[in-house]
Order: sequence, then C-alpha cells, then structure tokens
Amino acid sequence: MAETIFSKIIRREIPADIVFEDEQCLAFRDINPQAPTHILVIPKENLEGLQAAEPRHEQLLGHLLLIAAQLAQQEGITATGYRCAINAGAEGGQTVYHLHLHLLGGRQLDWPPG
Ligand code: DGP
Repeated sequence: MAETIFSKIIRREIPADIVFEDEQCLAFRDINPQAPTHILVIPKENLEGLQAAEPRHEQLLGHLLLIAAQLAQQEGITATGYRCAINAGAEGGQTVYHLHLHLLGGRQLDWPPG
C-alpha cells in the first residue's frame, strides 16, 4: 500500500506533537483538533485502516485501545469521559489511509456523530 503523511511523522520527516511512542505505535495531537483533547494513536506498521486488518493484527488493535485509555488518564479525561473512534473508508470519514484511532475528550461529545 502507498505511504501516507503518517509514515513521515513516524520517521520524524515532518513535525508532530508526539505524546507517546513505543515499539508498536505512535500517538500525536491531531493537526485539526475537534475537542480539547484530540490525539491520534497509530500503528507503526503501514496498515491502511481497520478495513484491512487481519487476524494477525488482533494484539496490535487491542494495544492501540489500551494506549488510548492510558493517554486519556494522562490527559485527565478519564473521569469526565471520552470517545475512541476509528473512521474506516470513504463513508466512514477516513481521509488518511493509515489506520488511526481518534481519542477525543475534554468537552461534551454529541451522539450520533454527523
Ligand atoms: P480521518 O478523517 O479519520 O482519516 O482523520 C485524519 C486526521 O488526521 C484528521 O483529523 C486530521 C489529521 N491529520 C491529517 N494530516 C495531519 C498531519 O500532518 N499532522 C497531524 N498531526 N494530524 C494530521
């Protein structure tokens, strides 16, 4: 699959406000935040999206969620609440085709989303 801008962020070729990194993933603040906390958690592996996930990604997907919960603690939004969202494909609102989990919080979030 083709690389996206997120591969360049992983390689530090373009700047990002990185808040967490380990061997499997990177987390950085969204460039166009939709809430006071808006962090993207991405795998370092070049995976197009949830729609391309395979059984071998099971551990990685769980890891991304646990890191999001850890970052929510770090951001101080666990008690008030937050949302984790993965947009998959065009009608899901995906614009960057490298899997990413949005961690949103710090304000009342509407439901259903638009
Ligand atoms: P999605 O619509 O789910 O594919 O979300 C892509 C998100 O990525 C969107 O909220 C904006 C963010 N984004 C796109 N380009 C960049 C970038 O270069 N840096 C950062 N920090 N975020 C980006």
